[in-house]
Amino acid sequence: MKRRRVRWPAAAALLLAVAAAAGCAPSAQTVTITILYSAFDPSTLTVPAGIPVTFVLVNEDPIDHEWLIGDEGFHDAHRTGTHATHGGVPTEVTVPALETARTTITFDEPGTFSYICHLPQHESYGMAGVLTVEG
Ligand SMILES: [Cu+2]
Repeated sequence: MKRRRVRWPAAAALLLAVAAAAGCAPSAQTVTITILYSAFDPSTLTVPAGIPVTFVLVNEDPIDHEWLIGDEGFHDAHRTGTHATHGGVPTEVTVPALETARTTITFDEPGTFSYICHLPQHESYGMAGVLTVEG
């Protein structure tokens, strides 16, 4: 009996074709936000609800910043004090000077959230943005 061998590139191409034919929806999304001159770029974003969104936070400033995302109540709590560092909470990210940080968040429900740097005077300087989550 003769064995048929399937070469890997052919197998991979077949898998891709099957996946395309099945109309697979994207299972994740990546968004890059650049921080320069104490401003977020972009300062408005729209992402879909229900899928993981990875935020790549690129700090091009020679000073530390932070990226905190939440509703008004969340930000009110953070305005009353600053944290030296954040860790372990996907919605609270410290972005050291000239570094890149990443966080992944899944927004279960549509809504509007703000992302703000709560280091002293950064928000009043304009370091804030708005994220819309669409259903
Ligand atoms: Cu800042």
